[in-house]
Amino acid sequence: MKKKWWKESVIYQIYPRSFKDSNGDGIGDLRGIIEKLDYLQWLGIDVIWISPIFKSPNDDNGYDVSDYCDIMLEFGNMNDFDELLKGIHQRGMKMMLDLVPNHSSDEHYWFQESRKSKDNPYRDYYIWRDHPPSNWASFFSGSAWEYDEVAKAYYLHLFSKKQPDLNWENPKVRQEIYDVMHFWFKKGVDGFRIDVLPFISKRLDFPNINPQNFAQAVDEVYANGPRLHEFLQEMYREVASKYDVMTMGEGIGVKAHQALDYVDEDRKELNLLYHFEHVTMNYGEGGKYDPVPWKLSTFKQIFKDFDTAVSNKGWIALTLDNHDFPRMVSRFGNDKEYRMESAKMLAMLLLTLRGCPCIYQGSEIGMTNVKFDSLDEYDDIEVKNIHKEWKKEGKNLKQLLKAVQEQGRDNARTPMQWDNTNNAGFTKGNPWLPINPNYTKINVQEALEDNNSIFYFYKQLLQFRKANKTLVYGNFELFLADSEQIFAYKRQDDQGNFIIILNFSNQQFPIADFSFLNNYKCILSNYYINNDILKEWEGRVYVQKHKH
Ligand code: TEU
Ligand code: CA
Repeated sequence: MKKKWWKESVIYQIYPRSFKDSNGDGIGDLRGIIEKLDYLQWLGIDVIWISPIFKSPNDDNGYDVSDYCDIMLEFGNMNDFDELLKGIHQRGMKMMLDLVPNHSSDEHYWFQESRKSKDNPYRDYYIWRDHPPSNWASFFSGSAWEYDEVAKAYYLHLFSKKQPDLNWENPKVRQEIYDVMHFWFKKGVDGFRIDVLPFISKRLDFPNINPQNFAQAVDEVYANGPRLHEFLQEMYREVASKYDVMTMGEGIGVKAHQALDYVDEDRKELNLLYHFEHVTMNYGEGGKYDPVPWKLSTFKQIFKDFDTAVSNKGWIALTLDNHDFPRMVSRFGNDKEYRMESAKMLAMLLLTLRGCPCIYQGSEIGMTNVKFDSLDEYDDIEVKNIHKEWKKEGKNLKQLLKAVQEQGRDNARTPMQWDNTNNAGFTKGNPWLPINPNYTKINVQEALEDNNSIFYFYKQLLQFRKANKTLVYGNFELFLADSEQIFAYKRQDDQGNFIIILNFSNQQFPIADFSFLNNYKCILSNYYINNDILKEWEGRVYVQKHKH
């Protein structure tokens, strides 16, 4: 296993719209991030992944790009970007941008040209058909085929109507994206997180999907198309191979047995894959907004399967939440009676596994889901569209509201809570999305003033991981696979031998129940007193006692 700077990196994800507003328009921006670089350095992270900052009409909050080489008006300008990049590098950190190559905005010059006529040079930048060839559905409700009045044809959009899919069969499109990557790498950017990468190669026969099972469509029809790895090898050859950078593919639709194809170092495609089967494991028959209870045994098996599949020859990114999913302490912890303990316990999981941990903004202070009282308060295009669809179909909107409160992406998009002043210190203006009312108690300032805060536990774990590379490169061995309360595993290599035991429940357990801990001693816990009882939501790190 070759040691690399990017393998040892901990990534912090910023959703710029919600991080810090510097000019009072209620929208986060690049200068706001500059103001907070000392805070991020103090936390002790290595790479800052910033969700899209490029020109966009914000139909999908930046994941609809209208100019890949210029900065979104609301976020600032290229001078602000240059100052931000310099500030990050001066503090010994690295910057990872967020590339969206599967689709552009319909306001992109390419699409405006493409729709003009069948013989326009940009026509084949997108996927046009005279009639929808099959019943593909969009992630954001409705058909994935939209009729365009100007082009007098249908175009494919797996996401919103304003996000037409680019045609990767067209070598000119591929070259345009490679030129975009060169542009940012030449400016000194250290990597890209690449959005819905498994979708860029389409099944050109566009087989019908089973409309009752969207998850299956994603895994078996949309993702992992016939030329995908050819394109990824070309992207590596043409671009990434020429720089000391990290490429992290968003692995939507990728199962553990497919993961190594993306990140096996010998295949020269991507450095690491970001998987999230565990965050979609509570999707019911009806998909994301039909949530079903999840089982810890399933959760553990997914982590084990990806580790087994990948980590001897490739690398993975580890995430428990991001801008698309509910807050981790609300989803996997207990954000009521045990918010502090469970947030710390989850941090211990994230920061003691093999791979690159991704910390999502606000998780380091235990920010929780928000609960808006009406569907109209939600900003997310995904929610707006499904709301319209359920209304039209006369479905139960109370049930949808409950599902959105539990599963919606805006849970993670409420502005960062900096202090207990007005608007949580995020903005002097009106925030683009309401602030979680619990900001008066949950905010960075109170965390920095409390030695026992979640923030300082993250900081301690980050230092501990850095000082014990076994936690980066060591093997992973799962204990108690069937337990629905305990997640316990060993991390071992010739440098170290640790056992991590995490209690995902409101129950207590005698330590004596865990015989695998014999001959190990506890060196870290999210509770002050760690005695012979593993308490509710307690996480512990044990190290092997020295052999005499
Ligand atoms: O997300 C694609 C994806 O992973 C889906 O989970 C999608 O976000 C949605 O949550 C399905 O319910 C990426 C970006 O992370 C997301 O923000 C964008 O909306 C999407 O692609 C389109 O660019
Ligand atoms: Ca602003």
